[in-house]
Amino acid sequence: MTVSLTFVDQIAHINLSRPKALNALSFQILSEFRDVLVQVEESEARALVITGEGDKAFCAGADIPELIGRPLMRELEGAQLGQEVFQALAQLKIPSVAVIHGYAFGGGLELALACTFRVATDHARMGLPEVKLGLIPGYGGTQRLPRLVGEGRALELVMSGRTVYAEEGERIGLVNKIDNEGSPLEIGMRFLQPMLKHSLCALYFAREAVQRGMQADITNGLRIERDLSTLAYRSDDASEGLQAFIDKRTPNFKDC
Ligand code: CO8
Repeated sequence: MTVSLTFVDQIAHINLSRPKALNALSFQILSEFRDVLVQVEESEARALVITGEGDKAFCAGADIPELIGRPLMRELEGAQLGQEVFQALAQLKIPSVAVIHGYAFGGGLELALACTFRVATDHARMGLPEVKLGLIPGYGGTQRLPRLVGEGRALELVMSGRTVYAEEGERIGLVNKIDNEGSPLEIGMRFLQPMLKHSLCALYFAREAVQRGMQADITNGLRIERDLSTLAYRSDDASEGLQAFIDKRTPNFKDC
């Protein structure tokens, strides 16, 4: 197996483990990733950390040798598999974070972009270098990057294929934070810690409101927010949270 799934203190941990190829995304890895996502979904996990094995790379992108000499349909299927798997990741109900402690190129950065959050270490080197191969990003990068950093920056990064270092990544909003303390798993867990005590429903509704709203005009965005905030308000967790405030105690959320 090149993709492992473990659980630590209510946090699921997916580790890409193909360090000799810098954790490149073979079709095998993508298929295994799809399978472990189903296990995460069926688990009691409240958050997900994704890391890459080894010192050098989070993930160096699609497996380049595998892309050579494929008949066209097969390549299209390749892009479809990557898109489907990363969309399933993006749609997980729990928050996810990619810890980028080395290279995150091409499909590797697209994997990180599909997470709710990204944390980088000083060693992070990120980019969408597909144009250098005569390709373009095919696992969601052309769609998720502009939503995160804006159209102008995304176009410049996609069309130059240049590398972004941690500091710039944080400045332009590609990564949420730089953290160098401890293992990638510890970094991911520390980032997620403040969210773990909240209602999973509230977290999910909040994320949906932001992300769906980003794809709508302001009028429809406000409607989305109104609908989701009403759902949150009607939840047992909202009753509990409001009552706990009045009682001056810590809320005991049941996740809806
Ligand atoms: N795929 C397969 N193997 C890889 C990949 C990769 N993407 N990247 C690195 N490796 C392998 C190398 O071949 C090498 O193997 P070996 O030791 O057997 O020769 C090993 O990993 C170590 O790599 P390097 O020796 O090159 O290590 P360096 O530290 O010198 O360089 C880099 C590291 C800069 C990350 C360099 O390896 C590199 O540029 N890799 C390619 C990065 C890249 O271009 N990624 C984008 C790939 S394309 C993509 O993701 C498109 C997705 C959409 C496809 C849609 C299809 C329809």
